[in-house]
Amino acid sequence: MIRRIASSRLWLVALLLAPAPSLADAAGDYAAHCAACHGEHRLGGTGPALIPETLGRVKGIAEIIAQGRPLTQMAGFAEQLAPAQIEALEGFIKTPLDQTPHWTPEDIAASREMAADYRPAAAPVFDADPMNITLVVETGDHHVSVLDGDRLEVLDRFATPYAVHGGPKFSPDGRYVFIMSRDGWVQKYDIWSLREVGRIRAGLNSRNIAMSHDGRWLAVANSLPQTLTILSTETLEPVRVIEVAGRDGTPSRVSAVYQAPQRKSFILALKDAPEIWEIATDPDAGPFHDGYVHSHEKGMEEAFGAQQGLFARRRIPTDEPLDDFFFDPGYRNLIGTNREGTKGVVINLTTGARVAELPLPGMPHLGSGITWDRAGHKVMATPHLNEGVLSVIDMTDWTLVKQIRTDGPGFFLRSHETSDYVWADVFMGPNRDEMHVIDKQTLKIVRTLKPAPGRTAAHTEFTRDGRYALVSIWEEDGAVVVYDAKTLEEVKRLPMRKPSGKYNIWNKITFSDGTSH
Ligand code: DHE
Repeated sequence: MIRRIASSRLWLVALLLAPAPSLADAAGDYAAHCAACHGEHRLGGTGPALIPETLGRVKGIAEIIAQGRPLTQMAGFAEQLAPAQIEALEGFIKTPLDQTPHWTPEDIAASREMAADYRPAAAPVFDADPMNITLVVETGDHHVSVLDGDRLEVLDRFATPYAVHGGPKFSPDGRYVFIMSRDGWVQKYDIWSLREVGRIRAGLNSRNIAMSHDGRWLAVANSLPQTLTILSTETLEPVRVIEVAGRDGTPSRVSAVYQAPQRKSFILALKDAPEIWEIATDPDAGPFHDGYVHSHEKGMEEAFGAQQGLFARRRIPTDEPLDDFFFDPGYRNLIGTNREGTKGVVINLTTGARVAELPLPGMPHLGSGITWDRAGHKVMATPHLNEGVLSVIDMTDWTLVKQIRTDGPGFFLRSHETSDYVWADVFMGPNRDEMHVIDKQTLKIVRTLKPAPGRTAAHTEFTRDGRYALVSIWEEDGAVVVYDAKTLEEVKRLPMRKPSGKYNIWNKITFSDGTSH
């Protein structure tokens, strides 16, 4: 430990005394030391892409370049590169690319790798309930653990692409799961066979994925390039790549894409243009059109941009771009917030009309919202990212029922139909080791758990029957702590490497009230 501090001090002194290398020098060092794994153009290879879009959330980059990353192929370069060179290299990889890189449908198709030894099993290769499997994403070493929800044992642990983000999406029968990484890779895994089926790079930097209502298509929202890739879930082949741009041609990133099962469509919001898109997953959909123009010939308004059938697009104009959103249980309305997170709006997805405005200041994180029944009304709750508050909204008249004060800003909420409680973490603030348990009817915090004092606790998931609640100790040498969801007593602790999200197949494919999308 002392040696480590001393060597890091020496490193700092050397850094201060050395002349600063130029960006060109750093580009040379990149070509010599990094390009072989991370790609000539920093777009990834055997290692992840080294671009600001991927690195935005990675801390201690210079330290990683110097010392490498344990348990990965990332070697340390402290022997070959001086501290100032390493610092310049960090600056170089954090510099945006000169041009938006191309990633054409041909590139996507060429990236597809199907596992040569994969043979689909005729029945699950384990004797656990295949509907009570919970997947645990372990971001510490980029793996997923497959957990038997009854025996609370790990059935398999497999490597994922680098930096999985967002919820994996299950096929409607719960057999297959699709997992997305921030680098745009989509991995297909067969839960019955406990084997990877294959993977494909749908984009260079991606936001999230959504499964179609019939399980045939997977939509991948990409930030680089700004496209929506639609994959066949059976073969992983790309079947459509849609350029994402507003009606006036402004290219846009996607805030998120979700499945709207009752509508047989994908719903996405554009991050850089004031529009919601609905993409049909129903071959009989439409016709939808992009707008109206005045036809002098006919002396009347005429629709333009008409689209019909599978993947037909409908544009729903909004007052401002929506950054984060959520749906009511029937998918009739979308509840969204603007980028500043200062207000919420409710938009009817059929008419496009704004139905209500919500009092939601303080960066509500609607993507983590959940719903439940309270006194005959459906309510939704959302955490706020920059204050210790949960807002509870009545979805019948869109009024604010209560703002629950918490011990800090949190990120994730979870409950289950059988549970009286909502579990809310507060890991964005100083009390990151706490987990609040809130009564769904009184809206009061009834217990604050500290699964591992001083260590981050975040994200809860329930087993299929709601009997157990699983909490992540979000640390490199972390764990999943299993609680009895009624007595709130700890039942078991499973060591995991920085576990983040956990996803129970049954809760996900049945759209359980207590889970987010
Ligand atoms: Fe997430 C889900 C957006 C940062 C962990 N996050 C989502 C979803 C969106 C989103 C739109 C829903 C997608 C889905 O499941 O299909 N996340 C954002 C951001 O805009 C934000 C704030 C900035 C960014 O970097 O993109 C962000 N998210 C984070 C993190 O820093 C977290 C804590 C750690 C990480 O892994 O990057 C994080 N986000 C998660 C997790 C989910 C998620 C674990 C799935 C939750 C679930 O239960 O479904």
